[in-house]
Amino acid sequence: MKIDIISVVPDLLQSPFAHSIMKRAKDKGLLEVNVINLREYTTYARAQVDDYQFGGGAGMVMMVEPLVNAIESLQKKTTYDEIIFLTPDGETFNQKTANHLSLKKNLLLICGHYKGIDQRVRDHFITKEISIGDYVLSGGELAAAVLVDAIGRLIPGVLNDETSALTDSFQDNLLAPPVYTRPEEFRGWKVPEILLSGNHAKIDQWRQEQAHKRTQEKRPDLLEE
Ligand code: 6GU
Repeated sequence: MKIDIISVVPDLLQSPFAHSIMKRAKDKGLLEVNVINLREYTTYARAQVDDYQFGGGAGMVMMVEPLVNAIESLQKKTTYDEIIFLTPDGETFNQKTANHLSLKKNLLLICGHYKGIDQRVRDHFITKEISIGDYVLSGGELAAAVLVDAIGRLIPGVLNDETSALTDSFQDNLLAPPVYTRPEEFRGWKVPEILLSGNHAKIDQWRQEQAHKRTQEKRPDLLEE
């Protein structure tokens, strides 16, 4: 899978993909992430990419021309399955959307800044608008990093243990059950006996029960969906 990201702060997107699972995905050739600096596509003086909004009001708006230049230039090389604008007024990102997007071949992510981007870009190029939650970030970069991480780890072959994404929280609309590792006892706090029993059918059943209990306690809304 290839993910291209258009940003005015490309530096913000260097480190998130340089470690751990994202790094492994790239090293294995399963995920390619390219960060494109929008300022390289402006024809305005001093690499300007934003301007005052028509009609007045506080806050700058990202201009249509640099964005369209960048998108159309990238489209010469790549056919995108989705062109996604990261914005607080988009549909809220969740595991279902991550699963869906992990099956795509090429994605283009556009990070907004300031008051947003000129509506004409949204009307004519954007195929999907995504928010990562009901709060406002200074820009779309951190949201883009969240998307790439959530999507990238679902690409087949990225995780070491192929089944482990299947037992994540939110797959099946359930939170994941508690997990334990050595030692069996610490300060008198014991690991649940069942996990040491070697009875895998019983262990699976216990985990299923715990997942339900945890979801009921912490996120009852998930059980209603
Ligand atoms: Cl995608 N962008 C910004 N700027 N703020 C957000 C967001 C995105 N999702 C939640 N808040």
